[in-house]
Amino acid sequence: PRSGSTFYQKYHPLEVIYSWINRTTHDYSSTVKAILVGSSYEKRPLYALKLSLNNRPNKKAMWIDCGIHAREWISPAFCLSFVHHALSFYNQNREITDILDSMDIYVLPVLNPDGYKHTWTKNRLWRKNRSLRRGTNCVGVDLNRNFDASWGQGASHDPCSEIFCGSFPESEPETQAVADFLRSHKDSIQLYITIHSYSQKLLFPFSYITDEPENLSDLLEMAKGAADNIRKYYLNHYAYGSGGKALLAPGGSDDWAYNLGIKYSFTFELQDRGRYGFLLPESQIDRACKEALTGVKTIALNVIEK
Ligand code: ING
Ligand code: ZN
Repeated sequence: PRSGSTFYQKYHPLEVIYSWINRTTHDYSSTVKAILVGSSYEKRPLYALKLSLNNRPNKKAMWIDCGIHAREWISPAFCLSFVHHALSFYNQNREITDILDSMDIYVLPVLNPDGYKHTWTKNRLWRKNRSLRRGTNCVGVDLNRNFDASWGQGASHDPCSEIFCGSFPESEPETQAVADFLRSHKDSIQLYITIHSYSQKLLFPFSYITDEPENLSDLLEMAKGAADNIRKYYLNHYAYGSGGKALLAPGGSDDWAYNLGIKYSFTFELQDRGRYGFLLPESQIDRACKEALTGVKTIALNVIEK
């Protein structure tokens, strides 16, 4: 077979991702369930996959979402390859085996399906969702400004802005679906990870203020461990720290999840550092996903040991 051309080394249109979700739940029906967590503004279903390898009581869990920003195509690609790795290498790779033995994993591959669809059909660099409102022709809300974490404080209230925060916290159905799911599962979910691109950063709270989170030393240690492993195994550089140290941004999902009580909460910004930016070539997908996988596993194993 030709190398560099497998399913997980390509970007896929939304319909193909939906059929991949369907196929995965059928092929691994004892391990994977698709949970309908809500629907998008344009009424597309939001499916989270639940990977669960055994039914221990009081089992902990982690959550990973991808594709909150439409143009960050490496992000859904990561969620697909992460699920593939977990299902293919359980009982072969020690790290993913240890993780799945002590945690269920929820994976939402495309948080913003309407926006993702738009980037394939109309505008490759679209970021927001596709909601409409009265009084303007401008479309969409930045879903990573729409969570109820210091919402609107210093954010853009201009519907034409790329970082428009919406008309109130959780005004968008995609935000509300994720927030409702996390609220109703917060007793089991210990780790929240959201996947973005680009800039190769591992961010943690807070992004809306410069204050340090109470468990800063744990978060720093975990992010450093992840960055060190990425450097060691993939010779690539990831910076890490509180988001707000670089640029204050309210309404982000990681800060909201942290304030909900999910104290291990991270935003990953995958490859690259700007050469291709959002237009990361398919030839880079494999490495970008592998190094991010190393980062996710490092952090998850750290959380299990806490
Ligand atoms: N970066 C994030 C953004 O939404 C971020 C950075 C992280 C903001 C956490 C707020 C909270 O702007 C990208 N690339 O989208
Ligand atoms: Zn983003």
